[in-house]
Amino acid sequence: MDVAKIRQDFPILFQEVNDEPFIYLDNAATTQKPKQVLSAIENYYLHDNANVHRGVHTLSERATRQYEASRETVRAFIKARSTKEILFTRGTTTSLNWVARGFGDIIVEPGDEIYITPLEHHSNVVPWQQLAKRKQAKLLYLPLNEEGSVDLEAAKSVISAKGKILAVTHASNVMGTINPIKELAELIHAVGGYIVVDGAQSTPHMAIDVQTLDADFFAFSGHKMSGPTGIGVLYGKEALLEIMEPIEFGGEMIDFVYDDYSTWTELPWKFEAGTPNIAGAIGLKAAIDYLNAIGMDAIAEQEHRIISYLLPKLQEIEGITLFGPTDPNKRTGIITFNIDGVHPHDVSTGFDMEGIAIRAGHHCAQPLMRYLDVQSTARASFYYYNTLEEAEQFLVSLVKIKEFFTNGLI
Ligand code: C6P
Repeated sequence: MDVAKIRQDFPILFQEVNDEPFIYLDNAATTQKPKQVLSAIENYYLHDNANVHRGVHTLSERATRQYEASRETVRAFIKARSTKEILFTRGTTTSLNWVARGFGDIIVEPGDEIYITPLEHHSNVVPWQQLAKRKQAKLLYLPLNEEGSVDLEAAKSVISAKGKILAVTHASNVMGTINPIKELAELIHAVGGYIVVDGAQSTPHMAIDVQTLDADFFAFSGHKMSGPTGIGVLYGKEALLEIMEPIEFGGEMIDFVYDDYSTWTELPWKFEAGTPNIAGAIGLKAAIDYLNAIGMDAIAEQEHRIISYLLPKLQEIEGITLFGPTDPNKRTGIITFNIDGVHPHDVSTGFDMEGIAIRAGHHCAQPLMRYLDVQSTARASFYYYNTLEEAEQFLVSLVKIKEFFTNGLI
């Protein structure tokens, strides 16, 4: 993979921040968009803008064709059986809320158990807390192993015949750890429950096959995979989406509207009320086409190369606490760390002064911060357009920032 050539598609990377060459290492928060994605959106607005599924005029047909072509591209990308299983949403958060409301409300009863893990992003915690509250169900946490992924043996002793839903992240947005989804699916299926997978941090970085994973539901966001903000996906097995209730009501999703009740149209449109994010879906298609042209395996390899280079070097620096597994094969391109005695926000400001964007805070994962016994952490997250030279500069700046805050030198 020719990273230098790929970077030419990202003009945003070629600028100075605080008089230093800009290095973007906040890819877990959102990724940069290549020119191809921006032109797909611009072309749509310049030449084809019209509403979908409504008009029979030429532009409406063009817009509808492109919107539905995106659905097919998403289907193929995650290897779903049918486009009926692909729902466009605003992002992972909306997708998970839809499942908790539209499916959870139907299948969970008082006394039932819902399982999550300490790794979850708030988007995969709060909807289940709310569901448990509505239904007087129990919310239980599956324990983690030493490496920070779900401990399968311990999970077996928690999951019971009352288990209805297991909601788990595929890859942690804090530690980059990857969870054994297929094995967890087997465990919850064995007791007649369902697995909901938060794929926000895995889909951008590795090849996904929802059928092999045997995920019942799988959620992800376009903006974390070189696509635009405001568009995401909820995959659900067709039979489950048939019984799931829509959460939003209005135009597009109805079949007939009588005076006092209505009926819903067929999948997938019964969930997509109102004018959808047409440009977003078109941008997402362009992003997936772009990722496919590079190849998901090549993308995973490039991140692996960077992490494999950094992890041993980081362990050699005194006064740095690293979170997550030290084996690069067990994580994505996320490095979460603290400089002992220095607040992560100061660390992040120090990096910004060096022209490097990283993230600091609780990363919308407060239960995990408590589990790790920290208030917050610093996080550098890499993507395919990052280079080994940038990784090296990250190390140089890290040592400089550590020296400054601990010895007052810079
Ligand atoms: N994590 C981060 O910096 P939305 O905002 O809906 O696109 O994605 C929410 C979400 C859900 N699950 C996981 C595992 C995530 O990482 C995120 C978003 C960003 O880590 C923003 S807090």
